[in-house]
Amino acid sequence: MVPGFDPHNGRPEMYGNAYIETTPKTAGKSLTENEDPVKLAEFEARIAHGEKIEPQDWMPAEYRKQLIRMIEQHAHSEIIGALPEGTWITRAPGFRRKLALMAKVQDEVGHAQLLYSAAETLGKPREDMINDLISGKSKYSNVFNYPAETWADTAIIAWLIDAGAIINQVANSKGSYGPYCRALERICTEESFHLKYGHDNVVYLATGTQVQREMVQDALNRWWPPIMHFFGPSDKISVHTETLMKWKVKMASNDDMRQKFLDEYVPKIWDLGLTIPDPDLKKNEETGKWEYTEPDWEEFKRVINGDGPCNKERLAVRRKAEEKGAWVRRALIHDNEQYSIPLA
Ligand code: BYC
Repeated sequence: MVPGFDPHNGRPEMYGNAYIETTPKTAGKSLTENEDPVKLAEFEARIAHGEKIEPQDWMPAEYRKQLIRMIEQHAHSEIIGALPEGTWITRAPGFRRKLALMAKVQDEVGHAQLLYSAAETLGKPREDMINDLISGKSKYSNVFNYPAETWADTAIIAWLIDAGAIINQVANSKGSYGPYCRALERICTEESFHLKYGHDNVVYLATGTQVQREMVQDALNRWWPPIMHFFGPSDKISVHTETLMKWKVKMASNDDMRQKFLDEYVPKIWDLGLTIPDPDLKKNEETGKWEYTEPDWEEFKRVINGDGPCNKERLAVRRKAEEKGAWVRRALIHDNEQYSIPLA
């Protein structure tokens, strides 16, 4: 085994104490070493001027690869993210909550469709993406590998995870790749309804009976650590941030997104009389930054690599859906027909 490399996939061991890589390099080579320098300079100038890159445009192989990785992971997160809340549709407390939750879950699956289409514009067929998801090769957001134990969990997901997602997506919708940005704009509009629905749900529980207040506090206690992980590893150990920010795929670093979330939502959580399970959480008035207990990056690493409480169950559900839906796809498309690849 090579020290500093994961024995399972041969990649750098990113979150262990030993190996911290901030600039992705392949064996000392620059990621764009093989690119035509003139085309690369033109491409980077377009991005610097705030132009959008479209599917037919020239782009460095690494830009394409990074976008496919990120958009595909995002699409998987939406489709797997529908599951923890989806299991509560049949148990929602009342008809209005049930209708709203059904609409939300349906939206999340729709977001996955938009994102798979955006990733397809870069050349990876949707079937390959789905296969990589159900075989466990692709990642998806850490948060969806935890169980939604009570109704209050769905309220916390809809409020705070959607809030985190909006912070990330509003920023990145101003990024450089046209199809991803356009998909994010549409997604954010829908997510803002989810956020209102989630907030209304949390307010209802937090101002309800003692049982309801305890239930929502318990849900917040369990979801807080995964929510802190949601924004990605700290900037010190993030692998892709530097490259992605240079090419305006990511418009803010993981730590900056986390700070923005804390700034906007900690006061709202406290206003409801709820507590946050981190005794060290406080705003440093001099720096303007939130201080908090460093999230457990070893747990994060385990969860995103397949060993969280629900990873196996989540993938089993998707695998089953894929198998059960195969006849529909067969009925819709002839064997010798190609999927049409969306261009935008
Ligand atoms: N979970 O170098 P880093 C929703 C991985 S769904 C899992 O910082 P990057 C919703 C990362 O992939 C919205 N893995 O990465 C749906 C990389 O691994 P690989 C979800 C994570 O890309 C239903 C490694 O760690 N949002 O809202 O620069 C119901 C190194 O990290 C995570 C998105 O998907 C994570 N949290 O930055 C309700 C947003 N974080 O690929 C709600 C799109 C990191 O090298 N994605 N990793 O093996 C992004 O913005 C960025 O990919 C991230 C990470 C900020 C997440």
